[in-house]
Amino acid sequence: MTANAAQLREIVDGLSGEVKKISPKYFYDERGSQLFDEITRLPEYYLTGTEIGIMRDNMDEICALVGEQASLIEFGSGSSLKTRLLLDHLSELAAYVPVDISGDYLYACATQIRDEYPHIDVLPVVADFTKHFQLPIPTVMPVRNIVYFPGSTIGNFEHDAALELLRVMHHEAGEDGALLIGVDLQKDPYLIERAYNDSAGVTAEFNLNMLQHLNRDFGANFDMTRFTHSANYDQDNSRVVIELVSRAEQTFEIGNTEFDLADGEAILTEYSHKYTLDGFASMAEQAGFSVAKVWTDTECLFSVQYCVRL
Ligand code: SAH
Ligand code: AVI
Repeated sequence: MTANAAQLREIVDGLSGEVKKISPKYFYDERGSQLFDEITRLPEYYLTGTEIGIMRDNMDEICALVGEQASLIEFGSGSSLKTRLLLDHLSELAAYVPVDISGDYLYACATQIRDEYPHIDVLPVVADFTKHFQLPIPTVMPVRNIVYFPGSTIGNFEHDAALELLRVMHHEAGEDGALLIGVDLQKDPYLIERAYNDSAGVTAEFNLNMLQHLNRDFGANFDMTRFTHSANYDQDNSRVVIELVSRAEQTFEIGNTEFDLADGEAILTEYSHKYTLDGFASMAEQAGFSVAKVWTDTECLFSVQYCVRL
């Protein structure tokens, strides 16, 4: 099966269950990546600003832990915004390996980084990191691998999938390696819901853009005007539930398979889990990591965590 055929199968399977769902990785065509970048600048989206603040406040300590001549392997690099902070402060790096599913966007960002940091070996990898993929070998042999996973993208995976991903990172970190990860924390549900229902409507556009992506790349025939963005915090499961809700009874088609939607029926597009420090530590431990250091902001909205192999 070609990559596209496998993805189409995955999308059709997701829509065929009792709850219709599409993986959040399909948010990220080029437009989706641009919209996510806009989200990170929204006043309501506390995650990015808070994580950057934590990184800035603790940069010396973070750099000391990363050490010299490491290979920095970033999962879901997007615009590499926070990575630039690391690249600015790490004195020597063997390589920077950004991994992302959004190919055109990744290559454009990697080119920019190469221009800004000509001394760094930038080796972009277009891949779905939930499937097997190959990492490139840097020109200079790295002393160790640091897997970098900022933004709390881990929260977009359900427990078992998150655990599996952490295990992949454990493997990629290798014996002397470590994981530097951004983890969003549980807090006032009002603040969380606001972050996913911004007043400018960018998150709504980001959510709806998934349908356009599927129309263009997978031959679907969604009518975007017949869906509404919805994001609610499910306190029992400590996660935001992001959906596209049908505004009418309708039928759509993808991959020659027809699906019916009732008026008000939802397609689940994303979960965004929020953690306690203990909850994340125990999940990390199950994946073979020990949390060696946690940095948070003064309000404990977000955390950056340095995890070593057990
Ligand atoms: N790290 C950035 C971007 C986070 S957005 C930040 O902290 O701001 C999530 C990123 O992960 C996007 O760039 C998206 O394209 C990428 N992504 C999501 N699912 C992916 C998958 N399965 N494989 C590879 N990349 C993925
Ligand atoms: C990438 N990820 C961590 C974002 C989040 O906050 O869960 C994706 C997002 N979805 C809507 N807004 C942002």
